[in-house]
Amino acid sequence: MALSADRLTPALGAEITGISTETAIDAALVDELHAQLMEHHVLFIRDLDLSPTQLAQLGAEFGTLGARHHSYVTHPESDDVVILEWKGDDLPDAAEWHSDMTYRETPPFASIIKADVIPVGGDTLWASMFSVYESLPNGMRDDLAELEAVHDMGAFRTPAYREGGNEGILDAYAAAKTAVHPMIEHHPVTGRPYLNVSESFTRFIIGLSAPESGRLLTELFDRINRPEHHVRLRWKPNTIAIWDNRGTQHYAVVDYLPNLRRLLRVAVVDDARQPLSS
Ligand SMILES: O=C(O)CCC(=O)C(=O)O
Repeated sequence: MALSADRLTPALGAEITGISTETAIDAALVDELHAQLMEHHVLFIRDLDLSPTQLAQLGAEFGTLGARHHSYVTHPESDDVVILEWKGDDLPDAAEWHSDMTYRETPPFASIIKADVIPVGGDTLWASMFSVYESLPNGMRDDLAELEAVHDMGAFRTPAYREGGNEGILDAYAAAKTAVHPMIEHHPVTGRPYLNVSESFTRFIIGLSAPESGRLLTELFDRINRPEHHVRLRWKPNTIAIWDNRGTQHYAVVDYLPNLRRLLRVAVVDDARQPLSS
């Protein structure tokens, strides 16, 4: 199979060509996609009209599917596919920089989205957290390498509270859980270091006072906002995006309401091609 990758920005992202709806979704295809993903961190494929079942099949070739989300509905054709749909005056929850589900001990390795209904607007941006790390002064990198931070479910508190009050929040916490992660992580396949804090889910740096923790996190979040670290996708129906959740964050722009925007997503928990020793 001959896939081609057109790199989109120095930080990350490539548009992949050489796949069509006739291409078999098998291990050989995903070996190649995985190699491209390790190099570019997020891949975009245009005009690939996968059914929900095929989307789940593509995800399952990357690794174990799962990490079903505590607050999204699944597609009637496949339990592994969640529907991300906003319209009217719903407030989308993805217009914040985040890496998926880092409030779990083991966040998913990758996510795959297929665009279904796309209004004008509703682009998604990805940031390379490798690039953000490399932009930090040396002394700061060394200091952060010693620190860990608490991640929790952030703004998912709002639907939990509206549905069940304080008990609702406690139940949602019990389902979503919280986790402590190093602020600097190393990619398990490439070994490349990246900054592992996000505006959505990183709440507190262990060992610092609340004001110190807040100031340092705010400074780091500001760095993630710099466009030099980004790539931006203009979706069309049947665009597929595949991203490595380790070392990237994403932000879905909310400029399209009240129009409908609908995407289908699978989350891959573990990386079948990652060396078992890592
Ligand atoms: O709506 C999007 O473009 C991205 C959704 C998102 O943030 C996610 O799947 O984690």
